[in-house]
Amino acid sequence: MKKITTTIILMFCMTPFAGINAQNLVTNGDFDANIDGWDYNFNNANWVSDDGASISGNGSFRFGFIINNNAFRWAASEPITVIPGYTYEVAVSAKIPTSSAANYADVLVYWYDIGDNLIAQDFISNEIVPFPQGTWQAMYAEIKAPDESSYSTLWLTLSVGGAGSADEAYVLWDDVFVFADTLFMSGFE
Ligand SMILES: [Ca+2]
Repeated sequence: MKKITTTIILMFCMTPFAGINAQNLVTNGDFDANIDGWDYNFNNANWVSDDGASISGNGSFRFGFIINNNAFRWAASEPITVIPGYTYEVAVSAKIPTSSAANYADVLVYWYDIGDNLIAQDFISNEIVPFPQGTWQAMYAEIKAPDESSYSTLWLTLSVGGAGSADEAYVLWDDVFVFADTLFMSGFE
């Protein structure tokens, strides 16, 4: 049993996140062909065919808006069914082009109960301030589904901060992954 456990740990260490071979719970998280499955909430949104992050490559999701004051803009995934108490790995890549007025690109995870009530939220950022422009940046977190949670949605968010800008703030997004963490599910027992 010990040998099997060691082998499993080695397998996980070889990949950026444990669930690389597991099913991505996010609908159209790689933007291979389009931006279907995303609610982009009246933002300027389109599919970019020739730019993408490292895992899925070309094809990414661009959205933006002219932002005043401290407002932020978002686009949301389709609902992701979750199991309370399970750990989920969330990975998202974002790129703020140098011509964009955006200074922040972050991810919000909203948790809902079976009655569609918002019960909790998690915030994920790349923890680099200011956000480097012109290159793809990865964000990653392990988060636990709260008690009573039934589903979650991922919100990709962008903002300018401060007074805003007369220029459009926009961000490219790619490689949006949510995996159920099988390591914690099985506990090796
Ligand atoms: Ca892609």
